[in-house]
Amino acid sequence: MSDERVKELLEELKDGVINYDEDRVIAAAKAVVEEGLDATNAVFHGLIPGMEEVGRLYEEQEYFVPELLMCADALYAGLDIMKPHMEKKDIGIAGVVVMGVVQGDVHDIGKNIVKMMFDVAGFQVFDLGRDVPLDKFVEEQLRTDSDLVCLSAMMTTTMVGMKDIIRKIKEKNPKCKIMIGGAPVSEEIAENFGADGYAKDASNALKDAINMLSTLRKLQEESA
Ligand code: B12
Repeated sequence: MSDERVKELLEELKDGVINYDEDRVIAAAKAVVEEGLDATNAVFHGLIPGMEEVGRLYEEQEYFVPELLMCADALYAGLDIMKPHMEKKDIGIAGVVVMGVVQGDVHDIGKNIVKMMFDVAGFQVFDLGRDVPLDKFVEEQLRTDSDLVCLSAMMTTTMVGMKDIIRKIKEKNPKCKIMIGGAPVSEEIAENFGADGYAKDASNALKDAINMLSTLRKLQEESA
């Protein structure tokens, strides 16, 4: 595919999300699949930059909640088409992860992008969805015996719930690693809440998860 065509499709995806034009996103996503453009590239350089621009428009009060919802629908329409075509990578680590957006918070786009990265890397992800009661994370970690729990929050009000979840999980299972993320979260907050890690975006989340799981596997081998 020519560089020009790649650029054109990425722009279509981005503009389609910004203009909440679901049909346009669907047409571009189908073209990505049919013409063989790398679907991961299309998601990360087309759909996500579109949603980032939507965030900016909301902050500038050009967009309001109804527009946000329509933009999110357009983004999800594109993801549904391209996700099955994202190439699986073999990273040689079979990680089990529990993931969700904390209670009171329905912002799930970021969490779903992180989940997608983990799926592609071959992790087994137990996705609890959004607005997840705090104790549900603790129960699911114990039920699945997951290596890692990923918590997402997009509001300063809901972010505080993470501290409670981290404390409860660590009490029951100190070996379980916990990573947190979302717009209001920072390295400092993660440290303060007692999390093992923080990542600012989905690719860093995967990198950090791989590092954490490699360390965990080494410790498990040593103690076996
Ligand atoms: C889209 C959106 C919505 C949509 C959400 C649709 C959906 N299905 O998700 C809707 C319209 C529902 C919505 C509602 C509301 N929203 Co809103 N929303 C946004 C917006 C514009 C974009 C968020 C987004 O999707 N970004 C794109 C994704 C790709 O990025 P991301 O979420 O940041 O995720 C990345 C990283 O953060 C990271 N990450 C995310 N999770 C995790 C987890 C882990 C473990 C790791 C490692 C990394 C990680 O990786 C992701 C991918 O790279 C933001 C503004 C912004 N700039 O963020 C406001 C924003 C989050 N919303 C806000 C508010 C206030 C609200 C409402 C209260 C508005 C209202 N008056 O009703 C409601 C709250 C509803 C609720 N109870 O949750 C505020 C929060 C303010 C605050 N600091 O508390 C923001 C910041 C806007 C603002 N500046 O005021 N919203």
